[in-house]
Amino acid sequence: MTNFLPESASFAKFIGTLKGSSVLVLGHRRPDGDCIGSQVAMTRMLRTQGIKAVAVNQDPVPRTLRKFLGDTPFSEPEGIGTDNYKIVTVDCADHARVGEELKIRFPEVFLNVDHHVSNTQFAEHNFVLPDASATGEILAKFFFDSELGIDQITAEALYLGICTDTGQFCYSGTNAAVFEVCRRLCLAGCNPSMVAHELYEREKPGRVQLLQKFLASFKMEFNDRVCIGHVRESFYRETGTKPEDAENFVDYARSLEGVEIGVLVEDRCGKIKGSFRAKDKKYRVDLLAKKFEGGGHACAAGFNVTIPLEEFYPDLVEEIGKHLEVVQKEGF
Ligand SMILES: [Mn+2]
Repeated sequence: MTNFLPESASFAKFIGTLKGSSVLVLGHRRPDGDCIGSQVAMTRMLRTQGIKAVAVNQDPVPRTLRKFLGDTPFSEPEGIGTDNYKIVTVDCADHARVGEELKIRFPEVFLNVDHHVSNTQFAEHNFVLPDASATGEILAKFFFDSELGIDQITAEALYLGICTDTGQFCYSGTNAAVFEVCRRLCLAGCNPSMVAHELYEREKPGRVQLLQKFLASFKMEFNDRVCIGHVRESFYRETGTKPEDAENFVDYARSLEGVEIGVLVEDRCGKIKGSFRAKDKKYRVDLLAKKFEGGGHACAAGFNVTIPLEEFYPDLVEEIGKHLEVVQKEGF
């Protein structure tokens, strides 16, 4: 028997206690591949155990990810009944990530499965493994350890999570165990080229135009060690796109030679959503994001602030400068 995770046995116990309950599997706002993939896998796994489970998101499932739902029951918050639900969250670093409406409606979380180092352990049971590349990796390892059967939709959903959260197997969390898990997912019916096609070969022209505008906005700071790009609200109108279309744009800012931290700043109705991506863990961009009440991983983090872009930009540059000095002098 494979043993990927020492925690698998205790995790199986939490799942066992859900028997007979109605479960909602919640993901985070602006769901990404790992969020949706983990919701699909968790919901299907619970249902194979005879547990009544439905996946719920405050925001709609993005167009390019809909194919991965298969026949998994997904509901909008309005569609949920009044059962006494047990709540499971996946890929959420804190309770608020599920969205304010869902957080208020479901103040108690039974199980929290996640891989964010900043996870606040907000649930009754917390299954948080920050070394995992994706929540999908944690779930896949647990499923294999527990010898739970995995159907093709589950295998593809888990692979989707790992593929997107490792930046197509490029980020530092990509290791032998990740490939071993993916090998087993392929044996269970996952087709990597189909996943890649759905994710990366179905671009809308508007999104490419949005990307052009984002690339044109690049500003280099700190001797070209930091690249900051922005997306203004007007860009979406001009290109007929939505905020979900700017997903992963920040990777282009990081991709430049010599750049250590890439930054994406999105301006929406006077509110700013920021994303940081570092090439090396030593940059601890989760701590940088924390200065703006955000969080995330050592190499990938984000934040939200309510301030116009012009006013915010100097503060942003100043905080990045201070952060770089600390990294240089002491490290974290
Ligand atoms: Mn994730």
